[in-house]
Amino acid sequence: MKRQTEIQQQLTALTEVQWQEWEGGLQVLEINNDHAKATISLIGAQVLSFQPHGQQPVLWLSETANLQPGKSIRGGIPVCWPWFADHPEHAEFPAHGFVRDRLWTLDNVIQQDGGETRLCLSFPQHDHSDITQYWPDSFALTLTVTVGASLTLELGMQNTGDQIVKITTALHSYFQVGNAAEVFVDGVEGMRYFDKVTGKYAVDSSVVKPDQFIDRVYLDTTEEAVINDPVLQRQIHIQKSGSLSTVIWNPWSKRAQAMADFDNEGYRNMVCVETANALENALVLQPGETHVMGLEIGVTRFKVY
Ligand code: TA6
Repeated sequence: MKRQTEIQQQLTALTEVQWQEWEGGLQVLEINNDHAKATISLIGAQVLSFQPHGQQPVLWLSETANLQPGKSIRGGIPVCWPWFADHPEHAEFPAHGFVRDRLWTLDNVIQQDGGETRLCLSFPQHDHSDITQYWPDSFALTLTVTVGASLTLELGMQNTGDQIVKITTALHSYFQVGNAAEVFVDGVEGMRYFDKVTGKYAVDSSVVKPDQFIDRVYLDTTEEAVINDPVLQRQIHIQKSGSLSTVIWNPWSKRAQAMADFDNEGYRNMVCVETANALENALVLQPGETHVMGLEIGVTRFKVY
């Protein structure tokens, strides 16, 4: 890992990447290259925005998000690790693991020949000694983000301990849509899912319409999901690797209004389509074993015919 001074020197030399401090002291990297603009918070290594030039913003960020260091930020792409949703045995543990509201380290920034900007971040386990209460095992966790015409994320994890570990994880992507009530998501129709609304497993042969409270964990699927948005006249393509689960969530009005960091009307303009390994798709890593979960987000035009 490069010393921070070296990273600072690298950033100074790059016009495409600026280090900004947002309200409340949140440290954010702002990228603006030939292809797109993006922002990434060092808290949680969380991509907060992605906007290819000439396109509408692709990711949704709540207008009432907590942008204070140490809080999870409602929107963008939170990193959920080493468990997804509530901890299966310890309900008192933080939801979605313990890395999304903690400071990560920026290890490298590379401006690529094709104009893409690649950022390499890692979770400094030893800087957060209190996490042994949640996870005594030794691990290595990295996130590589490449900002280009599409956005790619690679979440790399290694069990560097001597015990077998079971991990559930998600890149919990919040997508911006023109009107959730008019959107449909295809790619998971016909796949078995756990419905967190009913608490039951089900299969739905139709495309998914997030026009009400929906919270589904699709299982054993490696398929690309596509958000079809007739209002913004675009498709958002969500391709993945190293992931067997796809989660689709919209809290809709009542639940959105119950969350202070979710603006009351925000549910109308978002849908979560998350790249995950959850429930029966949990990862079991042997000592020394690594796993990479990849995500590529791209946008194409979509006309309603
Ligand atoms: O991914 C869907 C979900 O697990 C929902 O059940 C809901 O809890 C959502 O994540 C948001 O969780 P958060 O802890 O960020 O409020």
